[in-house]
Amino acid sequence: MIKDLKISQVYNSVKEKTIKISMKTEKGIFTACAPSGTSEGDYEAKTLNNEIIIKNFPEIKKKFIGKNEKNVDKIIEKIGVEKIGANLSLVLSIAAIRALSKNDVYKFLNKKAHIFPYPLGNVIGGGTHKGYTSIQEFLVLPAKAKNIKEAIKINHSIWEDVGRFVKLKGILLGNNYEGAWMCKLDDIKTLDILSVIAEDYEAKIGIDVAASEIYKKGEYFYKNSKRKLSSEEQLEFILDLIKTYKLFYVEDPFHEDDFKHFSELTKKANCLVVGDDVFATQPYRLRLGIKKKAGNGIIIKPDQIGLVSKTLETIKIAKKANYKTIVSHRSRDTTDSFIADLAVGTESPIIKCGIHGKERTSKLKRLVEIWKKVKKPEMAKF
Ligand code: 2PG
Ligand code: MG
Repeated sequence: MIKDLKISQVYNSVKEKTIKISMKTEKGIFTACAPSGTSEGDYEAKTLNNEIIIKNFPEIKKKFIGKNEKNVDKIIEKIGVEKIGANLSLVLSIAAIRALSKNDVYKFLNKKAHIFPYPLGNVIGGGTHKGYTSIQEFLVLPAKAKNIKEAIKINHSIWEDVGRFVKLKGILLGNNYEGAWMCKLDDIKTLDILSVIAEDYEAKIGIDVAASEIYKKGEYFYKNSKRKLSSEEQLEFILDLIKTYKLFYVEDPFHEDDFKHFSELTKKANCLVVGDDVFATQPYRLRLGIKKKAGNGIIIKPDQIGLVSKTLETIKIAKKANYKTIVSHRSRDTTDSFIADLAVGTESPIIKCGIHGKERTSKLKRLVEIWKKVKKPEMAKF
């Protein structure tokens, strides 16, 4: 039973204040912090700003006190996720499932959980996350790792090698919102460098184009190469990148309403074609995509839908349709590690949570902690 609820604010990775909830039950105090995005999609559940949430909180709180934590999502649905703000909704929902599971959410979701996701790490970044490139993220996946510790180490080594190289070349501009390197390199040169370094570790590489952010009036704009592409040209460009750099993963290669080109790419490319903004973790958007055969993977961001129960529903739909689920952080994240539990508990083959910075390593540390707790842990197969 929920005895008390407290709201406070903590700083996220870009030093902005975000909401934290502490839920008191007879089993203890359970907390959760709200992440948020920069390249946010139009179909994401809407958040409210902290001041409004804090002002409304005394009234909202009354609806939960004395209630069983099992019913939190139902109570929220009755009021409306967006009415209380998807950020507040999500932290209430996460705190509740933590209370129910005494903080071992992975086990609560799946008693036999023992399959671990490969960490997909952001090495070089740009786009709206700050940086020089137009493509938002240049990612690596340590496909040869036999356990989670080794996987984390490989990603970190690649990140370090890249950092050392670009420092030496005098083209390092710093770290961006997700701890990825910002370098004075265009998209193609970035892939040239990353592919060579990743090869040393037999790691796979991928990109998050976050294409909605570079799409204006029917064209995709690549600022540093002055490339301006129609949707057809974008399709050819992405196919060419997949072939040249052996990309195993391409996220949001088209803007969020372009199911058509998503499905054309899925048909033509032999790699993961992953939808983030296009699906926004919403069951109805994913169902639309499945119907149109758009993509074969989905980014799962609980804050895009604001409820753990709804997130699980989306994952279930994805699995049934053979879409790979990639559980993901946000660019403006906190040290909350919920997504690690979610990824293990749902046997998602990939977790996208960055490499560097405490907001990123908190999820990786939690994966190591869970690895030690479960019987016969093993890495996912995909
Ligand atoms: C993305 C995410 C996380 P943001 O686009 O996949 O990397 O970025 O949180 O800014 O939407
Ligand atoms: Mg994305």
